[in-house]
Amino acid sequence: MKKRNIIFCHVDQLTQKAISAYGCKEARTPHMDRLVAEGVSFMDSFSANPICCPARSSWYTGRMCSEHGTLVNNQPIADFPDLGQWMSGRGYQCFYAGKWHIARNVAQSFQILHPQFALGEQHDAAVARTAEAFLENYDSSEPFFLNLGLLNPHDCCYLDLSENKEQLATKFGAARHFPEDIPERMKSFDPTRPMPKDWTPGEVDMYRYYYFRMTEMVDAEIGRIYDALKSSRFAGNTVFIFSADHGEMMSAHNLFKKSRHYDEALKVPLIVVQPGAEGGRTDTSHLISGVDVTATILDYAGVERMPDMSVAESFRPLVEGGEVRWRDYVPAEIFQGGAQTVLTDSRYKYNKHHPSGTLFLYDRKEDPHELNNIAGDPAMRSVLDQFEERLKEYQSKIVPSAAYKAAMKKSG
Ligand SMILES: [Ca+2]
Repeated sequence: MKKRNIIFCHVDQLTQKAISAYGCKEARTPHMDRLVAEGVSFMDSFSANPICCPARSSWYTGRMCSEHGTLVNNQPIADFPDLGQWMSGRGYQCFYAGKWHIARNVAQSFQILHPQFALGEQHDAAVARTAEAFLENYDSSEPFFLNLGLLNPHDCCYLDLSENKEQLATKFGAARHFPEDIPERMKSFDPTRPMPKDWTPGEVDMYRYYYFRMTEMVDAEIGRIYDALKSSRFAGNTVFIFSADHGEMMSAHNLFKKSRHYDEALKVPLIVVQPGAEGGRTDTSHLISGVDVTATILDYAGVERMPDMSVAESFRPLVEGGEVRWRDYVPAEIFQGGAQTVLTDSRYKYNKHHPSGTLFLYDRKEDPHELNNIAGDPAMRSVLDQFEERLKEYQSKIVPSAAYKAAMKKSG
């Protein structure tokens, strides 16, 4: 069989809860909904670390952040191969357009079709049109691995209404003219409690209003890319993988942006459209990590794994409807306010902070909005003991980077 082409299309800061096919009432996302209808959605899909550089470095190296060494944004990455370098030497033409945000020159890893620049509203349309042109014109006999980094809805990060009051009177103030479109408040948002930067509840509403509009903007570009694939000669032999580096708090727990262990920031969309595989399926039973994307891309490419991918597993068999033995907990890491290791199983989410030892435990079934930390409940003792064992197992499995060892030493 001819080797498959692979497209990895990613967006920035998109929470699962902003996709209409998954129940979001505030955003209309017909193009992502089409991916949901034609592909397999993994609903228990977790960012390796819910912030840009670390999560993206995990996608492209297949290693956890403690292993590749980019613990926070813009921290150097250890000298491991990435997917572009690895697959370029193994029969694939590897291309990149758009946002990269890994502390390595992307031109050393991929053939560049379009650079990253500016904001999503200027950039994403250019990336989508680049993808259209590529799919129209690619004529090599070798298979391609095409990476498309869209920016939105990330640019809600620049919507800081408190520091930039004139925004209220100009572009973003437009939200006030559409009161019927102001989103309902989230269950874990308490307007009587203070907000970061003293935002008013009305400013919170506007932030969320614009977050959903930015989601719709990027949805249109996803549609342009996917339409271009479906109408191209590569449609029957190209796997399309869609995800986001991390989510967005959207005012849940009175928080914004990312780097949090809550589902809004930690869980990401992950949809795979594989020609010949049954679409329209939603997988709610397998725990997936961002590093699994790496293993899956290599599996589809028929290319050997990179060294020391200690956690990553290919979810291709799950897309194809097979029965496979799968992990019973999934790790994620956060390096903000100490080193946090977040372990999630089908029932509970656990987070232990280092060096403070502060514990969080949520019952995912009984408390889906993560309102009650039950780590102090004596009835949870055996659950905590099991997670403590898993934490030891995880820490013995990873290959720690110098940066991680230094961070643990410093904080320990
Ligand atoms: Ca990001």
